[in-house]
Amino acid sequence: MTKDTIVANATPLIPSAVSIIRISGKDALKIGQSIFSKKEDIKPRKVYFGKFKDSEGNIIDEGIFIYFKAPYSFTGEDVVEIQTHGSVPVVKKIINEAIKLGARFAEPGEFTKRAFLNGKIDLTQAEAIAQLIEAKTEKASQAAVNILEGKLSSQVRRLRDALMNIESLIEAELNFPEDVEEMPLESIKNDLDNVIRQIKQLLSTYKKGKLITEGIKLAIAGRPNVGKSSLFNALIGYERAIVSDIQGTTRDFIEESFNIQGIPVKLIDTAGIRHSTDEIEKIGIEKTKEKIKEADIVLFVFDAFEGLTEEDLKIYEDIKHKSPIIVANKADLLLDKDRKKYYFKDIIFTSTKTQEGIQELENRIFNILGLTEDIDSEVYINLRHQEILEKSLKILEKVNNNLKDYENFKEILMLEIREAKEHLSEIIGEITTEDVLGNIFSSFCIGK
Ligand SMILES: Nc1nc2c(ncn2[C@@H]2O[C@H](COP(=O)(O)OP(=O)(O)OP(=O)(O)O)[C@@H](O)[C@H]2O)c(=O)[nH]1
Ligand SMILES: [Mg+2]
Repeated sequence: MTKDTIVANATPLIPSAVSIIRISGKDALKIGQSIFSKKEDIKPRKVYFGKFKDSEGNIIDEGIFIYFKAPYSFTGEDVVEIQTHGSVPVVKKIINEAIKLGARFAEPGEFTKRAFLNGKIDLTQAEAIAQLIEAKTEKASQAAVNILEGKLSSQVRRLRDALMNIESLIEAELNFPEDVEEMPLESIKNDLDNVIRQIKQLLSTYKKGKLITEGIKLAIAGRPNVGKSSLFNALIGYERAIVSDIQGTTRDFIEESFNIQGIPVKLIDTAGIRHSTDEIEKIGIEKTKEKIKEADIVLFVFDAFEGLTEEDLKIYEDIKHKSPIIVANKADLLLDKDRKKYYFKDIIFTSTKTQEGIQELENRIFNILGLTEDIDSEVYINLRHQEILEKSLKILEKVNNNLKDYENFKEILMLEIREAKEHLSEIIGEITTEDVLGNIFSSFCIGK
């Protein structure tokens, strides 16, 4: 158990309306009160207004003081929250005073870690807090809130309990062979099937969850002047990239974040690919190739009016392994009958002048990701959960597929089920190691 008292700014160190400093641990109240002008009779969960002073009695600022008495606080320890004006020197000064009085500056995620260690939240909820803070879109924040509300924990607990139930049935038979009737192993098959099916369902959410939280990289490629930068601007919704009718306008790639129906997208505009003798342009074209390699989805753009040139086809050959979305831009210059001559299937005609096809392009990207349905109320697992669930699933499938072989080895069967169950406990953090906790909490921001 942690004995020391920690302090950190809970809000970022930038000029703002209000800043919050948090102190947690057994000396939180004593330390907080030494800085605060009101010395006695501080009641928990009451808001006090007063002055904050340093050890020499100089006023640092005035503001609000709230005391949360253990265990009724975020961390489960005594917590003091100090709200000052959002001034960087004021916040630093107060933190320094608290440190002089015996507090220690908190490690990243240490408040949340204490909340977990004190049983206020489980491990999936602690992870969800980090996910919520880092969420780039509403969908990502909704997914995090679902986990914070305990939707993942409750599913995992139900599965763990089902396995515990099977384990104890076998154990009872092993321990009290006279009193407990021998159980045909077929009778647990149904329960095992159920658990396996639900673990698979949870595992199937990983890919979507990753998309929602991390998003995708989308690169726009093609020869010079086909309208890549214009398309880039049309997709992100403002004139970020320079557009001109001079070939080779874009020399260095440009990245910008936006979202397509709630999926974060890092859009990359690249230099037009062509044979060039210009040194700088050559470097740009090399970078283009790197960006195409890294991208999850590539748009291959050509000029619909000029038609597919040799150069276009050469570029297409180079990137076709990426299964690019084929975009015929400048469709406003094209007569309807001419649209038929392009033999690519699933081609999308766009015009950055009339906005034709831009929405269709977004829909296509969204559909490629396999995200057609409504995803708002679902729970998505992360990489850690995925790895653990895979381990559990592997054991359960082995057992389930060879159930008859365990007829005379029920002890082994019990141990296997127990191991599968304990894996599930790791997800919610009932079983855990310092390494795992270190991994999770070190990725948090300071003060959380
Ligand atoms: N008519 C028409 N012109 C377009 C369209 N999109 C772009 N253009 C024009 O095509 C020219 C080139 O556009 P850019 O977006 O700079 O082309 P790019 O592919 O980024 O070119 P580089 O940066 O040189 O590789 C500009 O004059 C644009 O105004 C379109 O949909 N219709
Ligand atoms: Mg350009």
